[in-house]
Amino acid sequence: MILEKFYENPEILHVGTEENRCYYVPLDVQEKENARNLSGIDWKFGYYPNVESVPEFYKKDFDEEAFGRLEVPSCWQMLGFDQKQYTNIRYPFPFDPPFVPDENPCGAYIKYFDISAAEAKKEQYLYFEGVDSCFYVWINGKFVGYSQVSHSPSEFNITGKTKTGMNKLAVLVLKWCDGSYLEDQDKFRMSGIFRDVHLLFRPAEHVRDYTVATPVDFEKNRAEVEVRINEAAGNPRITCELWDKDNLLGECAVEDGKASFPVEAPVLWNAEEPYQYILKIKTPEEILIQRVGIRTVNIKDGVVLINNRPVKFKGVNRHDSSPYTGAVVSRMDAMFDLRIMKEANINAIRTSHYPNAPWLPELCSEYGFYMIAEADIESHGAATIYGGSTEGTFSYFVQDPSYKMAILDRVQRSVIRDKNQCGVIFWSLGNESGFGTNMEEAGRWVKNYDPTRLLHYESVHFQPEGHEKDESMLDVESHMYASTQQIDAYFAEPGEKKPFVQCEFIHAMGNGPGDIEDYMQQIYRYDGFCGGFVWEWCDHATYEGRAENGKEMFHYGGDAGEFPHDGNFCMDGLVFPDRRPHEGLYEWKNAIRPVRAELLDRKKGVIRLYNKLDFRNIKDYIYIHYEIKEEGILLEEGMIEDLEAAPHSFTDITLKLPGKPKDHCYLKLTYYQKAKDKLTQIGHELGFDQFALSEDKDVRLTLQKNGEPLTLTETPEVFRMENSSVCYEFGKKQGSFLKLEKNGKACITAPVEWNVYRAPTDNDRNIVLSWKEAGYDRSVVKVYGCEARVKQGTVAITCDFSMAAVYIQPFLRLHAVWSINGEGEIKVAVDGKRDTSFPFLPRFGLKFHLPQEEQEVTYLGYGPHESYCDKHQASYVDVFHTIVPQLHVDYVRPQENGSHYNCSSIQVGGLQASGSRPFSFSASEYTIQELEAKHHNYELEPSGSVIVCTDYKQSGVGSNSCGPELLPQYRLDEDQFHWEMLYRFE
Ligand code: IPT
Repeated sequence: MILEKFYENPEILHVGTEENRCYYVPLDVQEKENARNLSGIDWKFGYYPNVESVPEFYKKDFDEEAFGRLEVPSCWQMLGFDQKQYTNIRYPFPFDPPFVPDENPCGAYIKYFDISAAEAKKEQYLYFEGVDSCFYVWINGKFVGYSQVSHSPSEFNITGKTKTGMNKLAVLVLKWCDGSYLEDQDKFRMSGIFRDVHLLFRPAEHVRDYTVATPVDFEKNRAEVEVRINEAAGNPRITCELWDKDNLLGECAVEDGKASFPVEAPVLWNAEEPYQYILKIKTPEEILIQRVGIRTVNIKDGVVLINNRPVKFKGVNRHDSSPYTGAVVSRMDAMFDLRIMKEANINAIRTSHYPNAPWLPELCSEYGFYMIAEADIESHGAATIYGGSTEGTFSYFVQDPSYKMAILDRVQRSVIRDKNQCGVIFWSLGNESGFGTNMEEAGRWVKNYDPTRLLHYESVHFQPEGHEKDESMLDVESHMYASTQQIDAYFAEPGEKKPFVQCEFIHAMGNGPGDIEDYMQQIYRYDGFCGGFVWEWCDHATYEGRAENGKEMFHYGGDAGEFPHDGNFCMDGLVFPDRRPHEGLYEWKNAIRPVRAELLDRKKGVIRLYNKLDFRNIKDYIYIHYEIKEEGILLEEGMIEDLEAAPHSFTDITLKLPGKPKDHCYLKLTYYQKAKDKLTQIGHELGFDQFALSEDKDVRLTLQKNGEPLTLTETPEVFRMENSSVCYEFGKKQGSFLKLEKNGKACITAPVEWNVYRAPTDNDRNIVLSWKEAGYDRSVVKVYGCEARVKQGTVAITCDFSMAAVYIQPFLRLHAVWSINGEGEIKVAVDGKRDTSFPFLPRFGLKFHLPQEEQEVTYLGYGPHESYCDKHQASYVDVFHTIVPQLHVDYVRPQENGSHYNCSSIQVGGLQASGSRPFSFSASEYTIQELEAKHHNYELEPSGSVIVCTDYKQSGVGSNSCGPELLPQYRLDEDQFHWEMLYRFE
């Protein structure tokens, strides 16, 4: 087939399309949709490797025999065509703009639709919500038009091209076009008609586009709902009605394209209470219904205000993504996302990095989410071409005059589509495309077109030398992954400042994120820090069925054999691909809980409750359940239902707290929802706070004295200590136990090991290189001296040793003192000296292999979620009972997981351990090596033992997979340490 090469011409973006308009589906006077959704399973489809091989399928007499069937909307890669590919920054084709590969996969779509005699009298429009990347349209063999911009709609007037009866719609979709250079978003690259296609039937005269604004006079407590008709077909008589639920508030005719409704004492919209009015725009034969949230957005003294009140965005970045359908998401999928977000206290979404489905903003307005609505622009790959850089080529497209129109077009399309959605509070020019004149111009257009919202763009920090940038149109100082130090530095600088936002932070890849609370402290400390958006909402993967062992298989970059790819960098969400929450979601949820408590006066039992909401009094929203527990045993519990605190203020409550509690006494306050909300239920748990009521003190670990005396024997290799029930062997070369037998039963299946390594987490991806250089993954013990003696039936072993890897000097020098009594109890006290020229340690501790059947676990420490020194927002101290498989967190790419921080005592099977100070532990059926070696969870093979790590400490997890380095306070980097543990076997 021969096509006009619009797809390699950045100055021809659309042919035969209608002017942009806001998103709506027109209704008839009975308020029934004047539209037909053409989506369905009855589309015919032919896949071709290039344009030349496509037959003239659009022609009426084309023989469609060879065509198969394909559901629309869909991405053809998810249905067995072409190649799945995940790439982040690097373009999946040679960088030669505006040209694209000649081997440019094509999808030829045919759909037949019927038009009745009545419909034939109407104007007919074809409305494509999203097609990736560009497409040509024919009706009944005649060319209708062309469009590109994957994530924004394109509309064609097909009146006069159709006939009563059956009509043939033919659409040719190309995988790449010159616009693909602007769609280099970090995601699986998918193609096809991936959003709905509507056939609209409209009267000859109708409203095409309108703008609603809602200025508020706060002093007079009144608002104005202003309607402006921007475009109409013909010259229809237009009236508007404003409704508050079923009450008609006003009705007026549009004059000079304008109508306006005063609203006294308006109920304002905000994400916590998303109240909307209903606007009806009526022409004689048609009604457009627009929900209207009355709210304002502005900045005062460097603070973002909504309805004149400071707000904090507790957000996430969201892609339209499904492991089953790729970029196709249904409303139900989206509702599922929104529901989990609400349940997790999330109040904001950045639509990274393109307009999400056109009805998503409607849902956000309806259910209460602030949105950063982003244009379909990212040209990150320009920075990674040969000789490229962020200071140079990164900004290629935003500087290139031939792409000027395309950039403006993309920005306009995103703004115009969603401009009547109150949920949208920031527009965003796109992501990671550098800065330059094209962006400046697009930014100025936005501010001029819509002065009622704020404008965001992060990549303003990157521009080629010599360009004198104008960023005056950008309202906020946006950063991604700024460290806490950088944020402090921004606010420490004197002078006026734009509000600060982290459009991406807390990179939620794998086991993490670990730095949430440090950022939260800053968000609450600085008025000008309006919040942040976690990168990102969901893991992207493709579902590939079940493995032989029954586990579901999720695939990421590289699994389809593609090049280039970015591995599992797409697996960085707060939820798994199928939306099961990651531990990180629970962390984020509690970090952004609506109430934070402070134990103000321990003696009097005064607790201060801070209302962290921006609009709601906690009075009607929250009740508290409190409980006081000692070593997991409930001492007292109760409810507090009468609370009152205005947003951003506090209230004090008093509880009778035990005067002299025993050890491990904790007060926990759990916040619950008082009434049903649109997406959440009455009684829904919103978060908690916990306070230790007993003091932290070191425990003296003592061996019980009773027990049959041990006898000690020695060989060149081991010390053997025995009585009638105990038979232990201590390896003189290993510095630990090789055999532990009690009552004739082997307590361990392999020698006890000193261990410093962990299966690298995704967040360890950088530091693990240094760990490996230091040999932490392959260190061995060298014992210099080891002595044992027996005194009153108790054996004492002292041992000097070091840890080092082949060809590398020791990184740790240790002195351990072991005591073993006739009951088989083992106490160890170890002093360590670290060579500080080495990187910080992943962990330090003792590793046991227990027999496989030892599955029951009890621990007193942080649970029930996996917890680390920097990741325990979702956890609290209690006594938890579980089983080994339940401790495993099944990350799609296996890695260190399931540790529990701040434990005082644990029991796994027959092994009991307690520390003089809190320690960390994990119990897993997988070895560290297995977790490191395997690329997918379904490949993991159990070791046949239960591997228990008891750790003096384990370094935090952080978010260095993309965020800053692990903060120093979370690193195991002491130059000296002392650790004491007591182990017992049943
Ligand atoms: C940055 C991108 O904006 C986002 O799309 C995603 O790639 C994320 O971070 C990483 O997962 S890119 C990064 C190199 C700053």
